[in-house]
Order: sequence, then C-alpha cells, then structure tokens
Amino acid sequence: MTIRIGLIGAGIMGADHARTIVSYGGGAELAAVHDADTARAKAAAKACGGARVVETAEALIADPDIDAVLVSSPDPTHAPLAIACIEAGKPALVEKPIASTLDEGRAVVAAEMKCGRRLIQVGFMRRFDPGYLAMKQALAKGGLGAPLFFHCVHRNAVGPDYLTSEMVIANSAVHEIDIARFLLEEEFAWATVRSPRASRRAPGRQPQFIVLETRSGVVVDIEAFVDAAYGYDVRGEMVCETGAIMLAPNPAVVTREAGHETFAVEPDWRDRFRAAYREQLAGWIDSLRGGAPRGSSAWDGYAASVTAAACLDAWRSENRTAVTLAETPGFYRRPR
Ligand code: ISE
Repeated sequence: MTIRIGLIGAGIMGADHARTIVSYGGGAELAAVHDADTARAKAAAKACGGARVVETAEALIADPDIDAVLVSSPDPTHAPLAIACIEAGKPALVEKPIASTLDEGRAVVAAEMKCGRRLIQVGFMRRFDPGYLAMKQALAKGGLGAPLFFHCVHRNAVGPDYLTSEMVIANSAVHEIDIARFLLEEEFAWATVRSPRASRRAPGRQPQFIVLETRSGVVVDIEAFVDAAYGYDVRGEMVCETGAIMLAPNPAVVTREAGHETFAVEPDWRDRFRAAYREQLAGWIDSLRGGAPRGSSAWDGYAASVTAAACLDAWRSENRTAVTLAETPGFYRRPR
C-alpha cells in the first residue's frame, strides 16, 4: 500500500524533504503540500510531480486521503502541529526541535500518552547516518571499553540572519545533544557553556562551546559555530578506555594531487546528511507499516530540549548547571 504523505512547510528543508520523498519511491508518495506562502507550496509541488496544494495545515492534517504528515514549518509551529496530528490520529515526522518551550514539549508528550500510541517521530536524522550508526555498533561490541569522552564539532558555512546565539545551542547543537543521548544511551546531568568572542563575519552571534556531563560520568564537548565560512563540517570522536572511534570525512574520498592531499567539504547539511535523510524517511515509512520505530520519539525530542534549556541557563549564568529530567516514562520504553 502506498503511503500518501502530506508536507507542511516548503522552505529550504521542506523542499528537500519533498525531493527525498519523490526520489525514494519505496511505496510513499508526496500527495499534498501546504505552506503559509502558497506560491512556495505550488513551486515545491510542481517540482515534485504535481502534488495537491492545500490551503491550511489543519485541512491537510484532516484530509482522509493523507496517511501521514511531514512537518517542516518554522520552529514555533512544530508543537501545535504535532499535537494536531496526534489528536487526528495521524502519524507525523516532525522536524527538530519538537517544541519551542518546555511546556509545549511536555504537552506533546502528554498528548501522545493520552492517545496511547506513538505517532510522532522527531527529525533528528543523524540517528540514521551510516557513520554514527557504525560508531554505535562499535560501542555495542564493547571491545574498546567504556566511553570517556565524546568530542563534537558542528560548523555551518553561513548561519541564517534569524539564528541567534541562543539558537546556536537550541537549533544547531541540539543535534549533538540528541546523537550523544542515542550513542551513550543515558541522560545528561550537568551543563557548562563558554563562548568565544563573535566572529567579525557575524558580530551579533556568538559561537558556543558546550561541555555536558552524563549521569555516569562521560564528558561530551560540542563546538558549535555556524559562521565557519569554508563549508559544513560535522565531526565526532568517541574516546573509550582502550580505543577511539571517529567519524570519517564525508564524502569519503581523498584526492592526492601536486603535492597535496585534499578532501571535499559539503556546503551544507542537506548533502552531508543525504543518506541520513533518506534512511530517516525509509525508517519512518517502515514504522508506519508496523516496523519497530527507530527514530527519535517525542520523549527524545523533549529530553533534547530540556538539555538544551539547561545549556542556555548555563550560558546565561556562566555556572555549571544541573540538567533536570524525569525518568523516561514506561510508555516510551516499550515498542509502539
Ligand atoms: C539546521 O536547522 C539543521 O538542522 C542543520 O542540520 C544544522 O547543521 C544547522 O546548524 C541548523 O540550523
């Protein structure tokens, strides 16, 4: 049975999701598109084989000819749309962050628990990236001993104007927060944040250096710098008791020429994580057909936001700040 997907939000990311759905072709189709800017919705629909354009997000969610919803609209709309999907009993893949406030994050989790089914997958696509998955497998084998450090670098070439110093944490470094929880399978206990001076290329926005400590004592450091000019550069190295696991450069091609060895750096996350976006879609569709959910749950999305909020408090207060997160509810520990 073909899964008919309705897309809400056809901006840079939404248009890329539309292309991923169309090129995936594994029994899923882009059936409808909504965007607050109708011209943009029409352009995305036309570029992707002529999906229907729907006037409102509410109409798209209620549409009986839509089986599942992909939410890629502006961040503040994520939580209300996720709740609308849950109330309509419609599964949704919702871009990160799941909510703009912790109250909203709790409301999404509460709505899902009330409904009694896991309907939300959060778009933390790195959980589907082959590199991070290989890192997780290597950790699971146990031969390297216990993890001690996880060093992360997250650099974008050019941050959008609306991205504030706070959003460098809540919108960018939140990816590392989620992938660290996924790899280490535990929660954070403490957050400390220091910022260098702003780059002259973006005087209104500070890079962030985050140090997180997990409950069992692993230290995770994240350099988050969205104005790095030269390209999109995501690195990760897990240091364990008797060895280390490091993400390889991506694309994994090295050229030797005229006395130099070079490898390319992708311009932004869409190409760097192309395989991850595709696998995220495949995993989501598989879960809609009854397979086990493999992506971030609404709880994972909320836990990442709680951790990011502690980082923001630590940044503002310049103090080591506790991450206070309740135990994962049993509902999220069992398969859907
Ligand atoms: C953006 O929203 C993303 O999700 C990208 O993966 C991340 O690298 C970027 O910094 C965010 O702004």
